Amino acid sequence: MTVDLLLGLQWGDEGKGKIVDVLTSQYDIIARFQGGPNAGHTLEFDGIKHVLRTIPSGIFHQNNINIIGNGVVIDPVVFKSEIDGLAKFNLDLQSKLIISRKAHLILPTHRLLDAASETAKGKAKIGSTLKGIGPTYMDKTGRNGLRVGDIELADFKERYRALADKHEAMIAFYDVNIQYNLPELEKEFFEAIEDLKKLSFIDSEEYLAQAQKKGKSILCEGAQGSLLDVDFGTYPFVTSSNTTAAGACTGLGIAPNKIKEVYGIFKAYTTRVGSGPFPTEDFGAAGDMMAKTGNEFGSVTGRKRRCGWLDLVALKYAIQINGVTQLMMMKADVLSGFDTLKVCTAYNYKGEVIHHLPYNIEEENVTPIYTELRGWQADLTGMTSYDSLPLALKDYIEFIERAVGVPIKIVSVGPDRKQTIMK
Ligand code: 2SA
Ligand code: MG
Repeated sequence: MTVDLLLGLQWGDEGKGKIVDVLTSQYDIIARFQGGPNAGHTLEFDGIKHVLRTIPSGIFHQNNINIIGNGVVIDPVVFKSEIDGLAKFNLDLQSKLIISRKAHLILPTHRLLDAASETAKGKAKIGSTLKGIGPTYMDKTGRNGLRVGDIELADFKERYRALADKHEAMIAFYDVNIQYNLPELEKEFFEAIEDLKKLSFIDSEEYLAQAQKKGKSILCEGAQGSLLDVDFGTYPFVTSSNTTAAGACTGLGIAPNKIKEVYGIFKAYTTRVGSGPFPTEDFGAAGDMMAKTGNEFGSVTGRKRRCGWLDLVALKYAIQINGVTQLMMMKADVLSGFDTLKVCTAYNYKGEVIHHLPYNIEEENVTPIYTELRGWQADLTGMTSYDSLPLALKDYIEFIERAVGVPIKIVSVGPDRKQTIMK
């Protein structure tokens, strides 16, 4: 019996989908524990590229059960399109995919509220993916939400109406110009609910407890990244869930002492999509090169991602919060071609050198202090063993390991499953 956990350590888009996909054959169950359709986990194999939103990344493997846990928020409409998109793969979703009754539902009005809230914020907007994530979690903690299990209740439609009416009043309160046709959105919503009903709903905490008793192995799959955590991220420019290790306990009902390995995924550089502080952001040629070579565009919103150097202060912080035991470095291939690489090892904060993330890391307060390392020129995308990697890359890896005190076990050199080097 094993419960391991896989998380992103930066601002999302670290390549979690690919690594879960690489690791899935070692696990019986893959379980998502937070977030919702704001996630976009990209998997590439056999020349196929597929983006998953709410469905766990083990769905393409033969023998896995995939669980959507209570901590996840589900938009039935997005979910239906995700299911429809999987039709061509002939997967037996009825037996491979199960959903917690306690997962909260994203209503069409949650999406509208997200848009109204962002519009009202103007320049101070969070840069939300506008999938209704914030308003849905607000209803959850405000104890007003609708859950998957409520779909099975006789008065589901009345409950829906009461909440949607309240949301409409709130949208009016924002006093912004949001155009929408609610009856149309509701028609789509209730049709999608019928599709959702075809899948199995479970009490996932009980299911997972029984699975552990039977000796099944479980991989908990995080979404977004640690710096987007509602408690520990760069608040308020964060998402509305706990993206850190504790989120797996609350989002699945798994006890903390059951978790063994904590896999931390990070990119060899840093990206961020949406607003908020990003001390090592590079506005020059280096950032452009990372964006271009790394194809840094959001898989959900298509937005261009901001790019910059690796930030070891932030990485160390994320490793500490999550108790990371093994690191996986993604997109090393994107850094080929630089003469020198910069790595942030400390911050200048109000005239002082600090090695931790301060309460307020707005750009004007924090200047990164860089160490420069030698770059490499070789194309890594065809390399298959650690030994064959350029010396300068090995130095880069060892520099990071020494700084953070956790080993890097996997180096990814391309999007395909096969482009994964085990160390
Ligand atoms: P939201 O939609 O309310 O959760 O947005 C709040 C902030 O969180 C950011 N955010 C993300 N940033 C990067 N990746 C995200 N999800 C996908 C992933 C990426 C994609 O997990 O790979 O496809 O773009 C994600 N989700 C939310 C968002 O930009 C706001 O700054
Ligand atoms: Mg992504």
